Parts: sequence; C-alpha cells; structure tokens
Amino acid sequence: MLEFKVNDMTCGHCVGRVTKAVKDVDAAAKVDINLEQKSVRIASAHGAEEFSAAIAEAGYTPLAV
Ligand SMILES: [Cu+2]
Repeated sequence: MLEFKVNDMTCGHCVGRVTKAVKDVDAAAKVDINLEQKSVRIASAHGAEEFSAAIAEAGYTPLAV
C-alpha cells in the first residue's frame, strides 16, 4: 500500500483529477482518497515514484507519508 498526503486537494473535482492521474499510471490500481485527511492510498504493483510524478503532473503536490 502506497500513501501520499496531497494538501492542495480541496474538493471532489480534485479527487477526480488525482484518481484519474493514478489510473493513468495503472488502470488496475485501487485508489482510496480521504478528502478530509487529504490522504491518497493506492494499491498497485507500480512504484511510488510513478504515482508521485503523475499526481504532480496533474497539478497537485504529493507528499510522502
Ligand atoms: Cu478541487
């Protein structure tokens, strides 16, 4: 399980964009986002750096937890 904190994720639109960024890396990834806690949990065989880069490219700031 990978986890990031994305503090600039503020609404459902952001959740959608982050989810899409994760799915673009791995369509089979399981994504669990808690907007209140700004947490993004990802179950995937892909590495954390790939997701971190994709979330950053979507315009957000993923922090390692
Ligand atoms: Cu938003």
